[in-house]
Amino acid sequence: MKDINTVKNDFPIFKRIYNGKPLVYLDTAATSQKPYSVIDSQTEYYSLHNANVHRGVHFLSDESTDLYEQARIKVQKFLNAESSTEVIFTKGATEGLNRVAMSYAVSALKEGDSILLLDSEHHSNFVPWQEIANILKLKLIFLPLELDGSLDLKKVEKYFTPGVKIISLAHVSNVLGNIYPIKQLAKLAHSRGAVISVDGAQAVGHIPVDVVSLGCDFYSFSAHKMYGPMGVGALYIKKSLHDLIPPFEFGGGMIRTVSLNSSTWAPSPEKYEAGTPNVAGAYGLGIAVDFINSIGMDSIVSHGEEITGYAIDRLSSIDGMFIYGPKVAAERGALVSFSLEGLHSHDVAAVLNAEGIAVRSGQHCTMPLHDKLQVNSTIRASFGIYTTKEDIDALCDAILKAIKLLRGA
Ligand code: 7TS
Repeated sequence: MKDINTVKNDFPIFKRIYNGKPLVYLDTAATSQKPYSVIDSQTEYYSLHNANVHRGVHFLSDESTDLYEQARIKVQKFLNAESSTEVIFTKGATEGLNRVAMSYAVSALKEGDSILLLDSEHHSNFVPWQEIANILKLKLIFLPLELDGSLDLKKVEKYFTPGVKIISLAHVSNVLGNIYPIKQLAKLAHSRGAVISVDGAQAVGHIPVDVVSLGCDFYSFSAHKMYGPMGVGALYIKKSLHDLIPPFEFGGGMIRTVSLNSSTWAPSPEKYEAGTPNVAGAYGLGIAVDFINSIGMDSIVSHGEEITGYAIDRLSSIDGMFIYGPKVAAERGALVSFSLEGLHSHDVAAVLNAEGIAVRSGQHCTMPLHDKLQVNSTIRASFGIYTTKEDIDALCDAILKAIKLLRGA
């Protein structure tokens, strides 16, 4: 097993110096940095194996197809899915979430049916539902969140009325950090005849994800937030739904037969992967899974909790600091969003940037949540396996500097 305390050495980007300062990267929730193995996998694929998949009889096409399908099996095992046919490669979480909204709603929902959401959702798990609700005249119902962003399951139960056909929510909130009780919500949804779609963008690679034990019907995520390449991700669709859900796109690679009058579809996953896929990306995603496995999910979870707890403690001691989400590290993903009294988040982030510290400031694609919190923007520090307590110390020192500079105190 790799030692998580030295794993930073696997990431070449940390050799970067900016403004005379070493890079402190606290924006993993936007995208994680990539280890050598993932970076090298891209060169290796295009240098040695490049060919289209599922098409040729030549050896390169065979190798490429093997790498692509092995990556699918790695993702299947990583998610503990029952079959590799349940893993559909996409370009990322946003595509997966759009596919669920468009194809599930179109095939299974009718006018007047309802969709349950949280008002803290990332726009990628909100706007697609808003769009399909407008087209099909569906209702969006928002579950009530407690002050710290958590859900009280007792209060939530009564929202699962017979008209509710699907609940779609984040496994981990990208702003508040809450880890939501997917297993309990899945049970509740199924007992009321609904299905559950989970946005795993901030969960995969940070906390264990077992789609069978969670009981989810759909699970979407992006490779680039779990140390893999950009432009690739996966959508898990439970096997029992494959007959109900039509292809997302039509064309090459997804058919069984085509005649002038009609066509039939190949089974999943081909049915859902029309056209030439991102083979190098899928291969890189598989290598990212190997990398995560080489560290071990237990170490990743305890490191995430330790860094998040330390960040909450240190940040809390700063005057005028307001931290959003739960205060207990074990109840949240590895990120902390906050605001500073009287200071604009972009101004603070600009001072931090000058110190070589990369954070995200703004609304993090959650405008309805920021409206609800009555704050125009927040600063978010988000962590990965390479984040150290020294990074958090540098963040806090730089915040104190920003306060001094911007408040003129
Ligand atoms: N869902 C959640 C919860 C997210 O945090 C994000 C990206 C997405 C979906 C979309 O992922 P994509 O890979 O398809 O773009 N979140 C962020 C963020 O918080 N800052 O930058 C991107």
